[in-house]
Amino acid sequence: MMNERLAAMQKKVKKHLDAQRYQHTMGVMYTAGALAMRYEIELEKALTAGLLHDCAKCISSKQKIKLCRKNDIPVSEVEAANPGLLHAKLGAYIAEKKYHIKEPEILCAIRCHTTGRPAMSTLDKIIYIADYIEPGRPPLPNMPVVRKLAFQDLDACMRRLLEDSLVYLESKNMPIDPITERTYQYYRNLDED
Ligand code: DGI
Ligand code: FE
Ligand code: FE
Repeated sequence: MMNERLAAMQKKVKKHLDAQRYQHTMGVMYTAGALAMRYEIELEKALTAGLLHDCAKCISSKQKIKLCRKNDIPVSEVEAANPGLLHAKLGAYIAEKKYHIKEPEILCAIRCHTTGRPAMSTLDKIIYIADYIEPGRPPLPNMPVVRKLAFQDLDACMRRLLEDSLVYLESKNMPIDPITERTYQYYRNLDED
């Protein structure tokens, strides 16, 4: 681990996740680190955001809703029906309150890591992408292409991942979050210039 602050956070994260989720978290953290080197953003910010992105993932659905209500975090209709989505927002809240993260860029990357958002920052995109391509992910059909693309062109990689995600969600008959849809429209339109 590169410094004591990160090492302490890592220990705490481990306590709040199951073994599989912790393994995934380590994969995302180091993959985000590699992408930060490639795209020349601050390494520690990428490692921290990767480490904390799923810190709320292992909270039960009921508890997620309860925590949002208690802390004035708005819950949309789609989120109420799919409380799993809330781990991103709630994760940003916990990162701030329990891990004392002050950098708004890190909190933003955690908050938007599941749905994305239009015009994401480089750090936002790195976390979104690292979440999909980390070595522990079960191999998706397009994985080799997407992994290579991640190190070539972040926007093209976003478009590709969003496209694949929407197809996946539709195939499972899962309601699309309006933010996921808007994010996809944004990255699809970027290519048309
Ligand atoms: O937390 P992870 O599993 O590492 O990854 P994630 O934060 O991208 O969450 C993935 C889950 O989120 C997956 O089960 C699909 C779901 N998801 C992502 N976008 C949407 C969505 N679910 C719905 N209903 N609508 C969405 O737009
Ligand atoms: Fe997640
Ligand atoms: Fe994740």
